Amino acid sequence: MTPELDCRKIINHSLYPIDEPEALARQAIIEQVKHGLADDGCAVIRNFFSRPGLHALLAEAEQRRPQTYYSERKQCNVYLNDGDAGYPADHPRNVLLPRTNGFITADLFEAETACYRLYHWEPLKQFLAECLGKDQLYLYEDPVSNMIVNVGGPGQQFNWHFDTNEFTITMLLQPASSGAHFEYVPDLRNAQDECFDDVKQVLDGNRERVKRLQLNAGDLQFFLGRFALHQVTANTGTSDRLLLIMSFSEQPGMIGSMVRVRNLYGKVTEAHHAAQVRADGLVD
Ligand SMILES: O=C(O)CCC(=O)C(=O)O
Ligand SMILES: [Fe+2]
Repeated sequence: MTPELDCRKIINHSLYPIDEPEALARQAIIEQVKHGLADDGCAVIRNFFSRPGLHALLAEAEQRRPQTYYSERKQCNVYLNDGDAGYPADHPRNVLLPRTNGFITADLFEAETACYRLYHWEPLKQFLAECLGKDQLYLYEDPVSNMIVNVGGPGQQFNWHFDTNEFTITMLLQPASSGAHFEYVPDLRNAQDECFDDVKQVLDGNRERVKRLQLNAGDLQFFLGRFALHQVTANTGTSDRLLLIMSFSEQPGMIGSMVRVRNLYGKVTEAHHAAQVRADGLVD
């Protein structure tokens, strides 16, 4: 086992001194991210990880690769469900596309791993909150999905979809040698309007508003996935695309719903059962 890397050494600290609130470089990068998010719903911090940091995170993901969970259901709509017979067959709700990627879940990363320690590093959370213009972020308390690795093996893809979270923070550990591009359409819908016609256009192959992001290993990406439609195209190479995804919430104590967590990640824990009981309004 490699010796534990301090979190300051996992990241590219000379470029991004995120634990030093007074550092000018820190202020500058926060401004850059804010602008990107406001303009485009997307922002990238290039080379966020140090070489040893990236190496450690990648090795941890690769060691757990055999435990990747693949959903049984391989087709879903942009809302990540399987459609609604009450709507016409060509309505966006009923257009099912392949989602064949898998996930390495949070529970597989023990407390001493670099992935776990980075996710729990207070300065990272504070920095991300400032980049997103939030007073405070909380760790997402879901023990299965708060910090996961998205595995896109050869031939696999992640269909066009919207996220349930307002924002998503991803870190590319290993790009595919070919394909597996992240594509997005900024602001395709908004809180008041599903914009079904615009969604349909993209699903019908209209690429006018589609953007493709060039990401390299070690880049950190923010995007507003609740309103931006996005997909990862098929991996046409011979190796895996591996992407670390960290989730945070604006309220403390948030956890995923039992149905969604089971569908996506294949397992639930006691914490999900307990939350389910409370959601039903029953006394503990
Ligand atoms: O793999 C990616 O870059 C995006 C992942 C994603 O969209 C998601 O997990 O919801
Ligand atoms: Fe997504």
